[in-house]
Amino acid sequence: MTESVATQILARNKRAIARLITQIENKQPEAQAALSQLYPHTGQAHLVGITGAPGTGKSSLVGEIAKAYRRREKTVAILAVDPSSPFSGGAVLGDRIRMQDLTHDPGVYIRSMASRGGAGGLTWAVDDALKVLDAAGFNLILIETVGAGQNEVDIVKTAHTILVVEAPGLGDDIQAIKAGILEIADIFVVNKADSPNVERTVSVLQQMLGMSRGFGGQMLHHGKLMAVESPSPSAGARTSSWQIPVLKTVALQAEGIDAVVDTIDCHYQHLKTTGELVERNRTRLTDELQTVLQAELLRRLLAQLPSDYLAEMMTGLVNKNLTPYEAVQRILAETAG
Ligand SMILES: Nc1nc2c(ncn2[C@@H]2O[C@H](COP(=O)(O)OP(=O)(O)OP(=O)(O)O)[C@@H](O)[C@H]2O)c(=O)[nH]1
Ligand SMILES: [Mg+2]
Repeated sequence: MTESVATQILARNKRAIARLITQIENKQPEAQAALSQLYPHTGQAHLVGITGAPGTGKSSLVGEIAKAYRRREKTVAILAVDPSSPFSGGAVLGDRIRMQDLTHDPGVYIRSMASRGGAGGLTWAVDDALKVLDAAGFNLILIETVGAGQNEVDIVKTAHTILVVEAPGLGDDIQAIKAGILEIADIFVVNKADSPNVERTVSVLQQMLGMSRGFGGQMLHHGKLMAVESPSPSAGARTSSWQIPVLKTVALQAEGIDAVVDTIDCHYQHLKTTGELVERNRTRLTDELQTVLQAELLRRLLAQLPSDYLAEMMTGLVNKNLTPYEAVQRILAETAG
């Protein structure tokens, strides 16, 4: 008797995981059956998003963070969402990070997913891939995306803890504001702290955080985690807020990584004690439900239309014979009942 896909994934079989994620990317219907079985086993993983401008050292940092968690006996999955690459299956990430020592570790799984652009298609596939990795029992899932566009910001938003990676000398004043990245950061990491101007980058970030918080932005510095509040759930936890730390690392030398890992853990603890974790999960599920519902309604509606109908509507729009609103009314009338 062959084991079911779900059983193999619950046993953290990497080949079964890889196969199912590929089926998800290709929208193969059998993937949904496996996901239904896996769903009750999800909800245990800490989802950590890592984003930032191209070349800031995200992949290098992800590799070092993964190694640090392995030393702490946690299992780690890495999902690299590449907005430009047509490849998938780990090729992209493998090129960038020298992680040979990690790929053979049964407690680490590494996967790239290519961003295909297009209406919400990617977020959907990433959400499902995360469920597979979560059900497989990885303690942490690190999601790397380039903070380039709205799609990538959406992906990283699904994480519990969001790291925004900066590097000195990349146009310090504007990088963080790009694509709404400042608003989504839980932790800032200034990587390449071996380069000149690192202090300037740190202080620019701190100033921006200070301005956005409006309270002088009391910041945490490298390694000083004691200052992070972790209120007891009973003591008016709702009023507490997370102070966004700015940490420095040299990913190439594995410097500053333990402080990053401590801060990630600290943030997760903060989310749990304040009840924010439950809230973030709820928001995620609400978004996901809406995305899936929209896609499914659209699919059903389009399937009901005569084959040339949409093309005719398009001709009408292009020739200014009808407005998009009128076209929608006609489509709905055509498919009604
Ligand atoms: N000097 C220095 N270079 C670093 C450091 N970390 C990474 N690099 C180098 O920066 C370059 C980019 O590193 P990656 O880890 O690929 O950066 P990334 O942000 O993942 O890049 P993309 O995925 O292309 O956006 C590589 O040449 C790294 O070797 C660091 O701490 N100091
Ligand atoms: Mg990278």
